Amino acid sequence: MQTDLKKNYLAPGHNACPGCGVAIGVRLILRAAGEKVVVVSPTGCLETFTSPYGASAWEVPWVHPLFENAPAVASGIEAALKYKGDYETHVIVIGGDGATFDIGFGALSGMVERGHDILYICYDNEAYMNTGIQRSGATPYGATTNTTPRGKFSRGETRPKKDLLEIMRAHNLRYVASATIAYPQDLARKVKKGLAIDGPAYIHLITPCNLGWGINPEETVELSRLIVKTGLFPLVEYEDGELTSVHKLKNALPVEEYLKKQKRFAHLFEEENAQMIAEIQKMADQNIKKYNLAG
Ligand SMILES: Cc1ncc(C[n+]2csc(CCOP(=O)(O)OP(=O)(O)O)c2C)c(N)n1
Ligand SMILES: [Mg+2]
Repeated sequence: MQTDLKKNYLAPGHNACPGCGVAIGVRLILRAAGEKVVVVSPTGCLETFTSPYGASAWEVPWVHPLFENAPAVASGIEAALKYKGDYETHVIVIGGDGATFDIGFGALSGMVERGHDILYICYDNEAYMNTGIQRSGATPYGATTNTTPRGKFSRGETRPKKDLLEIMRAHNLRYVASATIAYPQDLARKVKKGLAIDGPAYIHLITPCNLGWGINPEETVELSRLIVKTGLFPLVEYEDGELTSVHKLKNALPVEEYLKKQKRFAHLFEEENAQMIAEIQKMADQNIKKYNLAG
């Protein structure tokens, strides 16, 4: 599978916000995957901004099912392709964190457990963005959303983010990886690998949201790099259960470098919330230790 850098399977003119991490990510995914694909996306920003009534930005076959059932619909498409003798066309699900971590999780678990040959990519902007920034199971500790506000009695999200990578690993699938748009070649390589293996594969992609995170459009890629460089989101790859690649950090940056650029974390820099930053640093340090990122 050769990447044709001139190809663009996500046509310009869609309705994504300027600097949208999802739009950048999906363009990179589609370019790496090539034309022989069927893409399935559940309800969310991606579906909404690429398919305003009467138009479509998709230059490859694309299906929008319900919020909760994209993996089930993709399973049917994969089975139908096989029935027709088509073993060449790949099925890819690209779903948001709300669809993946929460509302479509049962369908995803079933899809993987049944062994469908599908690449599932979660684009994670860490909240339900399309409906106005409500928290999801992917919202990180301390982050403000409209349902975890900051104020007198609330200091943002109180629970740590669900560790979906580990949950997917526990399904014993042959390929599990994490990626961000700040490392596009790494992302393209992982997409190709996920497609090449026989059976289900899962890629977790961080995609900053300017509105929800409170960042400027030109900061999307920088934030996607900082989350890696602080150790908060390690870039890793598991093949057949073995950890086969880790993006090492020579000198991990303190988490403040990442947090201070985002309005959703602004309250953490008030004196009485200093302990919350220490908690977040602990999470990054645990990742650095777990994956030996500094070694
Ligand atoms: C069953 C159901 N519940 C709720 C909704 C409303 N809804 C539409 S999109 C969305 C948020 C999607 O969040 P996520 O999957 O994280 O994608 P994002 O919008 O962040 O890209 C919600 C709650 C719906 N369409 N269907
Ligand atoms: Mg989301």
